[in-house]
Amino acid sequence: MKRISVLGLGYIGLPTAILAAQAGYEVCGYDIDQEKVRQINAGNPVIFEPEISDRLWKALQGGFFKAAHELQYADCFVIAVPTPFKEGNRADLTYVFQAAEAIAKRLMPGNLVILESTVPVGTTEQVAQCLAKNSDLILGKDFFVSHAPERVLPGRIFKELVENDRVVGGICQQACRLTQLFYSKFVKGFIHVTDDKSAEMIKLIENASRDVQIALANQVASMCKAANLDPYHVIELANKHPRVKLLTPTCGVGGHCIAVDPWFLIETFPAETQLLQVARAINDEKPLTIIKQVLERAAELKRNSIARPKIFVMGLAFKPDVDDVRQSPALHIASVLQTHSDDLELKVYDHNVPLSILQKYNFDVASDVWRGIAWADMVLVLVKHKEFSLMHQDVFCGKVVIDTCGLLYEMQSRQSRAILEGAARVDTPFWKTGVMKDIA
Ligand code: SAJ
Repeated sequence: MKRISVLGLGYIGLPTAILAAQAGYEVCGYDIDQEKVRQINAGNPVIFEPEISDRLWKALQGGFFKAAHELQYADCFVIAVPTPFKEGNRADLTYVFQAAEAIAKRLMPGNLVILESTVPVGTTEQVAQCLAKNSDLILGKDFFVSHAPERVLPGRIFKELVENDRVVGGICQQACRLTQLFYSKFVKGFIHVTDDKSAEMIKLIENASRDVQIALANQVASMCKAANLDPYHVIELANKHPRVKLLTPTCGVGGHCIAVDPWFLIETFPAETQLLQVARAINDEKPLTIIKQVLERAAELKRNSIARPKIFVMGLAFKPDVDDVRQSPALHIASVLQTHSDDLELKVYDHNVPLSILQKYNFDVASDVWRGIAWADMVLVLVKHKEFSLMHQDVFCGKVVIDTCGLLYEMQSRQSRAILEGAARVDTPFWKTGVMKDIA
């Protein structure tokens, strides 16, 4: 195997293509977006991910990688296109089958096709049939197909692509063997071999299990709110148990994986996914609860003679330390609050998200976080970017703070730890700072 074609130059396809090129393969990345192809060939990776610019540049310079708008012949094709969901929360596999049809036109005896995109159980087999139908080649004899789902965390993609264990599910043994061979050139983690349907199921339950665990964390937050307890404190201490690992309550579940993948299981197994369905409902409701809470607090401020309370939103990305706003609950919350301009004034801030994206939503964007806080009557903390965690809780003095992600708890614990270690000045205890903390 020498020549590799990677279809879809997004968050997974581009880093995979670059790594394969660095491992010595001749890689051609293919994308339907002509402008993206042009940018990538000019050295602009288009996406934000640590190390990517440097690695792309080196791969281009080394002559082992290029992007193209036309699919090239190859020994191995890797499909890494998006699988969003369409109306009725059903998987939209249009891009996957478009990719398969494009490959079929270039398919040659001996070729391997790897599907990396996350798909409902049974899709890899359908892709294989589509390739056979459109190419006149025989599956398992002339060409081989497998599913090898990606399982990397945005923000750590290059590290995880190399270090994580990988699951490879082939339609036949030769597909398993070739796929294992392909990844073994750049994956240091263990490559586990199975069949295609198990691989599809494994990927989906990984993300569904995370969704369920986040739902539990969000329910812990609701119970703690009712009991007037700090959920972040409660969870931190519960996690001191050697076999308990609760996740963190946030303003909701976003991104293109955790909030989407459980639906691929619910669609295929409606009767066997009750728990997944409840988890989805809990996590989807979280942003709505926060919007309600903010509007209630704003109405209170209004009663206390602030005509249009000023609300400052900190963080809009779908999770900490990324620039990505796809399915971002924070962005959704801010957009809905923006429609209540009769009752409140809104300013937002997120240093990770490009200004051009925020401007599309007509947000009033604060020039920096300090000015935003100083301007506000109420601060709504939606995403705990690491730079926010470095701030001192005193900045919120005199403000109503609705904390949806545990920022205040982290500031407070860091400061108390520092005091215990004798490293910091003695701080005002939290309850005397004048910060009116309100947990979502
Ligand atoms: N979230 C919480 N509480 C937490 C952790 C996350 O509310 O304790 C929220 C985040 O804020 C975010 C959402 O969940 O809105 C998803 O974030 P994430 O970090 O859990 O996951 P993703 O979407 O960035 O990546 C996931 C990963 N899957 C798992 O950890 C099981 C990643 O390994 C997968 O490769 C990726 O989905 C994917 O592409 O499927």
